[in-house]
Parts: sequence; structure tokens; C-alpha cells
Amino acid sequence: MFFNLIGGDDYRNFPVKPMERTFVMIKPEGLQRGVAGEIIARLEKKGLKMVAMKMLVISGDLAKRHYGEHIGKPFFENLVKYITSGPVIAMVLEGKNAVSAVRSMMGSTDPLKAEPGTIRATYGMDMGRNIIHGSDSLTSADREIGNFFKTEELIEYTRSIEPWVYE
Ligand code: DAT
Ligand code: MG
Repeated sequence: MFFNLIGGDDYRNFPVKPMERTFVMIKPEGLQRGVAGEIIARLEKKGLKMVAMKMLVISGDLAKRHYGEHIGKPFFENLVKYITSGPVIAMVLEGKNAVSAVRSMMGSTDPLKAEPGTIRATYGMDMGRNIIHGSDSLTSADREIGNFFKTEELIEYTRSIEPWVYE
């Protein structure tokens, strides 16, 4: 579990809150369809802080590690083929309850069942093309962040807007 304390001396007038970090990925169709920026903008507007971001083509090995919990399921082979089929954008986002904040913005796994207005409901039609990944727990977040980023790629900085995002 990762706790980062915003504030310190810069924000001594505001209560210090424990922050979570979550792993988020715009899947290949996000870039192919030209909507990656729009989706990132939603996450940014929400108030989540970007701690790391990179564009990459996922290798077969990394795909199998990332989706390890699904090995043996009927959709696994297709899932690996699809997630390695083109560039993705991988991110680490930080915020209060960041894991569940992102999951609720994403909506259910099946875009046709996702709540209206969520990212998957807005941008997707098919379970196998659901546009975005977000960690489902703090444990998964730690593991997934470690799979995609080195510690030195996670950037520590202070945002002056922090007191306008959190009371
Ligand atoms: P989520 O991405 O919402 O955490 P998951 O971890 O259960 O969902 O599955 C990982 C991805 O695998 C999911 O985003 C899309 C794909 N997937 C899951 N269930 C599937 C199914 N029954 N058929 C096809 N693809 C599926
Ligand atoms: Mg999952």
C-alpha cells in the first residue's frame, strides 16, 4: 500500500490526507480512435494528479503479467493479442480514494452495461474493446504500477490547486 502525504510545509493550513495511487491505461483502441486525450482530460478534470505517464507497445510477457489473474479463461488469448496490438498510454494517478474514484469513472467491464456517462459507456460497445483499464484494488495498483514503471519514473511534485480539490 502506498501513502503519499500532500502538503507538508506548503499546505500547513490544510489537513494532511493520505493519498492512493492507481494504475490506469488507455487501451490500443483509445489511440486508434483518437480519443485518448479526451479520456485523459476527464481524469485530469476530476482532480486526479498525474504522477507518471508513458506511451508504449506492450510485449507479450508484460501482457501476461498484467492480466495474470485471467490466465486459462476463454478470452485470455484474445485479450493478450488485443492489448499488444498497438500503442497504449500507461499512467499512474494519485488522489483520495484514487482506486475507486477511477473505477467508478470507468464503469462496468461491459460497456453496454456500464452506467450512462461513465468512460466505458461513453466510448465503448464491446467487452473486448472497453477502452480503459484501472486497478481494482490497492494491492493490484501496487503490482501493476511496478510492472509498468520504475520508481524513478514516478514524479513527486506539489500542485498549487490541491486545496481547491480537497477540503
Ligand atoms: P476490468 O477491466 O473491468 O477490471 P476484468 O479484470 O474482469 O475487468 O477483465 C480484464 C479485461 O478482460 C476486461 O477489461 C475485458 C476483458 N474481458 C473480461 N471478461 C471478458 C469476457 N467475458 N469476454 C471478453 N473479454 C473479457
Ligand atoms: Mg481487472
